[in-house]
Amino acid sequence: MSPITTRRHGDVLIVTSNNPPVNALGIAVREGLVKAIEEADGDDAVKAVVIRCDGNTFFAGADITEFGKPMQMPMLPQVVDRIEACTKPVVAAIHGTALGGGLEVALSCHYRVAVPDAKLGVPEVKLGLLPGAGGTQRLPRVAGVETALEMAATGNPIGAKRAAEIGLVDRIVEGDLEQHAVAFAEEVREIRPLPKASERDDKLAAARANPGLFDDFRKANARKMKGFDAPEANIKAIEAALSKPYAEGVQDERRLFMELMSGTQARAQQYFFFAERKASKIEGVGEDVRPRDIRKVGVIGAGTMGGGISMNFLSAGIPVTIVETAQDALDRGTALIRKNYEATAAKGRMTADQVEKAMGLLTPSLSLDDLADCDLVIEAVFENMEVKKEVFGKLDGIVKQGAILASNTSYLNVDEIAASTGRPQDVVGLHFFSPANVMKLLEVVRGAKTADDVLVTAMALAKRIRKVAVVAGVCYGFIGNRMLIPRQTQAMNLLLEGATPEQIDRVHVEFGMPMGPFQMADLAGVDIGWHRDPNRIENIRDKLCAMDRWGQKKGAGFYDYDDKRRPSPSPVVADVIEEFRAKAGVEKRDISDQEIIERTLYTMVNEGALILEGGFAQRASDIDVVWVYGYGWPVYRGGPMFWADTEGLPKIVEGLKRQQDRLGADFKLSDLLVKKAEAGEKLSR
Ligand code: T1G
Repeated sequence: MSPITTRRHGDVLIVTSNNPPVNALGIAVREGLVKAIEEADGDDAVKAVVIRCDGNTFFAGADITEFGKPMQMPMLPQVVDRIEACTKPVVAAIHGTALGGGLEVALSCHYRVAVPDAKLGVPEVKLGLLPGAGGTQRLPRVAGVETALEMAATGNPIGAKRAAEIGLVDRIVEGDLEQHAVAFAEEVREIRPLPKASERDDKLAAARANPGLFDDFRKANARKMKGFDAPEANIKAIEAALSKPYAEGVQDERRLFMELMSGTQARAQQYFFFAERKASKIEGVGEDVRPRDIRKVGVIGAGTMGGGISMNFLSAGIPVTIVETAQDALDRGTALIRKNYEATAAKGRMTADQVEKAMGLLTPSLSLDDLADCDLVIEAVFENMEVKKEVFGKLDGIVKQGAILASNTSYLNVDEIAASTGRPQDVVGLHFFSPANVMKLLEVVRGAKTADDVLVTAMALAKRIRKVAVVAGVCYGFIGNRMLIPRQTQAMNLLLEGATPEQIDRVHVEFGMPMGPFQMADLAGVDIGWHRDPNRIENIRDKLCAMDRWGQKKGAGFYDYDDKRRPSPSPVVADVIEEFRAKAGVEKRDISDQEIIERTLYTMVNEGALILEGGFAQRASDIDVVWVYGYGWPVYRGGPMFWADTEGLPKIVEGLKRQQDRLGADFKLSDLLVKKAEAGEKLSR
């Protein structure tokens, strides 16, 4: 049964797609669309056509699951050209998200009507691609070059209202979309060919008057586009729409599309699209397990983390009671929340009313007793096991039965924390990443006794507060921070052996990370996890902390900082490194960039494989989701596990073996990694 059906309404042929969940333009849909247009052309009684979709959305793009498989005709470019060639006017009836190939289908229709909350976009760039079915040539001609450039190179959709303002949508309709689309089709009565010879088209002329348009866009978006291939290809394709007639421009589009499609970046970003969605699935928990109702949240600790965590719930309209031990700390915490909201409002991303609404949901308190009726309580107190166990012991006696008790611990044993209560089944780890109101990643740490419905609740709540959640097992540092340990250990050892903080950070930034290990330490705080005893100096980090070099917040860390927090290599740090090198009796030597990759990134991959071996992550792609969303791993490399497969597991195993002596006695080569390398298998698939 084809997902495409047709039926007549008067002299209008209504073509309907029913291909859940998102009406992806798979082969059956493509075949059905062509057949429907031929039916319209072949029937004199048909005077116009409406193309619409059942379900939540108009076509949301090509079927990504078909990528990498043998092409099946008709491909989407042929389908859209066939729609455009229809001798009867074709009207697209848009609801939900007309994305990618979906918008390209709508662009090949002669007219477009949409409901007010519809979104239209070409997010192919987020998949490492560009609109490959004429979109880069039609969109500039319909919506104007500037908007087309912004939409294609960033992948961000626009709303129906703006689409109507720029002529991408002909009419916004309220109520019954099909009915209005048919009425529109009965009005228009003739096709509206898209102007193809670029010199004739006024939408392009405006851009021609602004020769700096493309280079200005490149400059304005250089940082966001750094390292990615697809944005530049999208820009080139849109430039072709301006400088060439349609027939030539579409050839450029095809060539650029095929180049991207065959590249590693596109495969990485398409892999990641599914990895992110897979992360929300919990192995071994049935679909019948329902989440608990979370109507009121308690947060203990009004520091940076407690405040950031609270904001996630307040922004989602969930009331929060935030508890501190002292009034000044409580006041500082609530003031910081307001300040963060006001900063967001100043950037136009929130209205003043929304700020007041969010703040109105916040109840400051000095007493844990005020958390008694919370459905979820999250502890964000000092990262010390004894302190956490004491807090959970108290919560156990205060908070109502059935509430979920969560720890925001970054490393500590959630089972041990759970054991300090009489309800370990209600205890879970909710590890937010700093800044908690910004970073999308949430590690949901599943204790040995955590109940299935608590897990399901945590995953559902993550969606509600717009986080990407990954289930982690109980081990030191869970997934992300555990993989940071070998990276930091090797980075510190490399300093003793002759590398500099600048060199190691440069290698990581050139790889595509937003910053290297030492830049990250200075940003987060060199003193994080420090024992705070200035007289106990066992390593370079202890020494820097004892010298009050705690990072950017102190104007000095592994780097020196000027009053604008601009970093520069520090002679003081160089001396400290030299001092510890001498103490350790280590011979200084030249360190290659490749060795830095092997010592820091290969060891991270190995740790990821050990995590998989130990069952502390459900799947390799979850580890990639953690690193992309938690630490800014470049998505065009897919994540550490995907990258390991593209680097080649045998090459990684060989590199680790070559470095074995320098990796130290504690280093354990993952059996899983070795086995997969020997078997020619992949870690991430
Ligand atoms: N192809 C195949 N499956 C898709 C899909 C797609 N395009 N989009 C979503 N899915 C699956 C998804 O994996 C999940 O599956 C389910 O649908 C629900 O998705 C030639 C080449 C539309 C905004 O990039 O942005 O067109 O996990 O959880 O939150 O120029 O899906 O249930 O098994 O995301 O409501 C361009 C991608 C393709 C749009 C809905 N289009 N999709 O969000 O649901 S390339 C896109 C989305 C292209 C042409 C080029 C979102 C959504 P499962 P979901 P959602």
